[in-house]
Amino acid sequence: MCGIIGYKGLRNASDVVINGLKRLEYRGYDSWGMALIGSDMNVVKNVGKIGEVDEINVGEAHIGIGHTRWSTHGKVNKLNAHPHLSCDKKIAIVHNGIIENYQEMRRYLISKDHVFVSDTDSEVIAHLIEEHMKTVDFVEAVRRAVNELKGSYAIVAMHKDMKYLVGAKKDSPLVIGVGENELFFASDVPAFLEYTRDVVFMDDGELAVLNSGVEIFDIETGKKKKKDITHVDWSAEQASKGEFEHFMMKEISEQNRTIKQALSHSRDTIEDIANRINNAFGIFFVACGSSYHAALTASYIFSKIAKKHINVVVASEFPYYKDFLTDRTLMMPISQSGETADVLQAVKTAKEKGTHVVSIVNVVGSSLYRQSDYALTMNAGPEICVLSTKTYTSQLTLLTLLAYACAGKIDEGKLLLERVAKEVEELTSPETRIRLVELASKLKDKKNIFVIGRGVNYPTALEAALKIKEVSYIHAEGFPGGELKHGTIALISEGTPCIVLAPNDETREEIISNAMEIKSRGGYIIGISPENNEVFDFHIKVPDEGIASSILNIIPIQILAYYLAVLRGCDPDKPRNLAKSVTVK
Ligand code: F1P
Repeated sequence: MCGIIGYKGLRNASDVVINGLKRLEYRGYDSWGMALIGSDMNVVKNVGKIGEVDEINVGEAHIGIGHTRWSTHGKVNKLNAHPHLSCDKKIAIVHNGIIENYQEMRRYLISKDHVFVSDTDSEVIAHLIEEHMKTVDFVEAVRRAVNELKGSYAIVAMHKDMKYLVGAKKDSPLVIGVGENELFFASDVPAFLEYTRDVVFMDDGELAVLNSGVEIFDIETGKKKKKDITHVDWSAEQASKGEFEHFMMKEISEQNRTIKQALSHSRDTIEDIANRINNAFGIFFVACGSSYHAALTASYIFSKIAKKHINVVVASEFPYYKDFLTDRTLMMPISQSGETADVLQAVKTAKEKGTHVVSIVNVVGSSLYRQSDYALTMNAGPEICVLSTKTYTSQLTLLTLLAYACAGKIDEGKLLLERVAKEVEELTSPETRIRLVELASKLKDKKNIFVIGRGVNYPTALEAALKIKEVSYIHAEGFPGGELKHGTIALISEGTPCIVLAPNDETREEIISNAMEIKSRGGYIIGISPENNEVFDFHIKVPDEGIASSILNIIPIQILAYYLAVLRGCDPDKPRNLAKSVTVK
């Protein structure tokens, strides 16, 4: 889940690497480091966030690599920060992934007199390349070294005496940026978006050499391969904060636009996928985190609108359902990044069974995008904040539209969602935000917050609790309205906040009576609802949009979560211990 970058070109490599790392920091931010080849190999490493660094004086260099870490092996300290060096200090590598056979490799390399300085699995790579260089050149040494690794890796390596970079990929993301007289490696496109939008998406089992141009080789055979350059239409502005203090609020505020962008697919495209759903024998929605909550919400929408049963499975659990899969099953993975390791593993499982895979994904060219039989894009632009906000509502939008399309009511669905997009604009207006700051200041010192919803708003309650806890570190839990009293109600005491999602639908009466049960035990009731009710201590008005209420109801909670984080002094864009792309299983 770390972020890696490599640069070769005419610019000052240190500036490019630092900029790139700042853009990749959403992938990991416990420590960072870089290595540059100038007159010598210069290495800088630090614990903490790269965002706090302005510039670093390491002299003139035009080739360099950098890494921002999310630790898996070894504590967060300078020694464990990347890049890692070979014994002769001529080879530097950065790595994202997990080397499963590193202990065995380490023992072998120690027997060959290599000296290790860190506790990481990654350091073996530098020493292994060095060992191979006893007999072959640098590129071949990297190829042989990575061919011996088990596990997952995106690696960029450089050698003090060579004026090129070598990268390799298996089960961790690595892309190449192709600029004019300059080339980049990165975990993700936004890292070099301000310099180029021309991208080569590397596939697993490929090794690339960035020299005067890009050369790609098959890791196993060493044979040269041809790859196309893709032009991506994300802009550098989309990946910057603009007038906002944090990406989180910027992305929350973009949702009126991103919902419309999700709706921009042609009727033929949506109907084609609806047909695949209608003709499938067993449908699985598979996702993690917020994307899972969107999938769960959609299962209620499909049931109501299209009368279809959808199996919703957390991606890491999906392999255990493999006995249900056939070549007539449809698997629909849903993922913002398209790089979530558990989702990719689930796709592998499905493909082994001949199952058809149609994904919903935001990052064009991501592993999921390329591994699917068809990928329906969210078109939300880059999402930089670690928390999903705009892509969550894009997912809900697309899934709702598909449910309507399955029922032969695509126009009705589109009209509803276009109206919702307009209403979302009002919900993110400064007036609503002021009210939510007021609520956040009432809640900021609370220990627990509970959220309840029923039906289509039950998964919204789960998503609401996730948003609050992951960014403000206040413990929050979401429940179906009927469930809190089966145990957790024991935690309700005087003033315990409970957010109640109370749309004007079939769930209203019962959820209000659940709210009463909580209030009578001292709970402080926050109602998110088109209408006020005497049980609410604090009311947030949202438009009444029936089955689409889950899109509208999450918006004030995203804003509340943001202000809770800000008031508690937490960084909304980079919550502790979290990474945006969870590329390890
Ligand atoms: C899944 C996810 C996100 C969450 C965080 C970690 O990502 O759980 O929902 O906000 O970024 O990963 P994805 O598969 O949708 O990219």
